[in-house]
Formats: sequence, C-alpha cells, structure tokens
Amino acid sequence: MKLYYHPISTTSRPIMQFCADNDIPIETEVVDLLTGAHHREPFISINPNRMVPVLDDDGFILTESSAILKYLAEKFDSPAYPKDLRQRARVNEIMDWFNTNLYREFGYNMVYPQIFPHHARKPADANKITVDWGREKALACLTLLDQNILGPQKHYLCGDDITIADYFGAALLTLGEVIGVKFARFPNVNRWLDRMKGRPSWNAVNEAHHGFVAAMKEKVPTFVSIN
Ligand SMILES: N[C@@H](CCC(=O)N[C@@H](CS)C(=O)NCC(=O)O)C(=O)O
Repeated sequence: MKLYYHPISTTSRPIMQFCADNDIPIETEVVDLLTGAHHREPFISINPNRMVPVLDDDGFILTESSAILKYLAEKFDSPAYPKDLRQRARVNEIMDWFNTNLYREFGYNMVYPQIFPHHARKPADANKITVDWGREKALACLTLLDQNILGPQKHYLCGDDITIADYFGAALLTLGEVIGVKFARFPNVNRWLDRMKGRPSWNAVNEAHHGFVAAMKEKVPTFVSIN
C-alpha cells in the first residue's frame, strides 16, 4: 500500500498521523508540489485531478483525503471510524463540514491565496476581497466549531473518543499556523487542538509543516490572519 503525498500538505498530514497512530504499514512517495511534479507524468496518470494525497492499494487508486481516511479506518478495523450507524453518520457529517465549509473558507479563500501565488486571484484587489471574505466566513466556522461542535465538555469532535474526524480537522486548522493564526478567542478549539498536538505522533508527522511555519514567520505580520 502506497501513499503519494507531500509532507507539508494539509490533506496528507492527517493520513500520515492516522497511519502512525495505528501502526498501519504504508509506503510513501513524495510528490514534489513545490516543483510542480503533480502536473507532470507519471503523477497525472495516477491522479488527473493533480492533487495529493493519493492511495494506491494494490492497484486500487483512491483520491480525496476524507475517503482515504475512511477506507484505511475500515480496512484496519479502527474504532476511530465507529460501526454504529448513527455514530458513523456523525463522523461523516463532521468530516464533510470540515472538508466543505471550513476548508473552503479557511484554506482556499483565506490562507492559500496569501501563501501560494498560483492560488492568488488577480488583480490584487480581487485577492484582497477573496481573503477578506474567507476570513469573515472562517471566523463564523470557527465560532460554530468552538460553541456548537465542540462546546466546553467534549474531548473530541464526536464525543469522548478520537475519530478520524479529529485527525482530519486538526490538520486543516493547523494550516493556519503558516499565516500566524492563533485560536486564542476559541477556547474549546484550543483545548481540543492541544489534545491532538499532544499525541506522540504529532511532532514527527508535522516536522515539515513546522519547518514551513518557521520559514514563513517573518512574513506573518503582512498576512490577513486571525488572532
Ligand atoms: N479535496 C482534496 C484536496 C486535496 C488538496 O487540497 N491537496 C493539495 C495539497 S494539501 C494539493 O495537492 N495542491 C496542489 C496545488 O495546489 O497545486 C482532498 O481532500 O484530498
């Protein structure tokens, strides 16, 4: 089983962490997004959508990080993807919410257009409007996450036990560290993120991400962020 990924990729990190935590044997191949390897062969034949991550399980090619997490959790019989119909539906619901609402606004409208030139809308005014829009909507998402999804009691997104939604959500939120996002005004989000960051696998899996955050540190004051 092989994962095509990039170590700073927001949607690759949750899969790497889930595999690390569950001793899932997985071969990895870096697709160098920074040099555009995802736009060249052989990768575009593997994933014409030109994105990582991609799982290759003995010739079965699966894209989409959320689908890959579900597939691995099911294949390795992980309690992090409960079998009970309603519990599983709740995990799916939260993952869909992160993947559509939060990632669209926070990732694709607020963070990426500021750090990756190929995501910047043109002209600059349009980029500013996009980023401001993303920030406003991301704030609403974070408030909902803090107050309604997590609240003051829950240890994890779906209750007392970790699920694949936590791996997914924590990776998407920590993307914000690149532009200096602090979740100080969202105490429940902070508490939950600290719990996820306390897992033994966190630092090793996120080493490249932390390097990227450090490399961007000087630019942070120039970014539209959330503090
Ligand atoms: N919906 C996809 C999104 C994957 C995605 O956003 N991948 C990014 C890296 S985190 C990528 O490959 N970007 C290539 C690019 O921006 O050119 C998933 O969840 O797997």
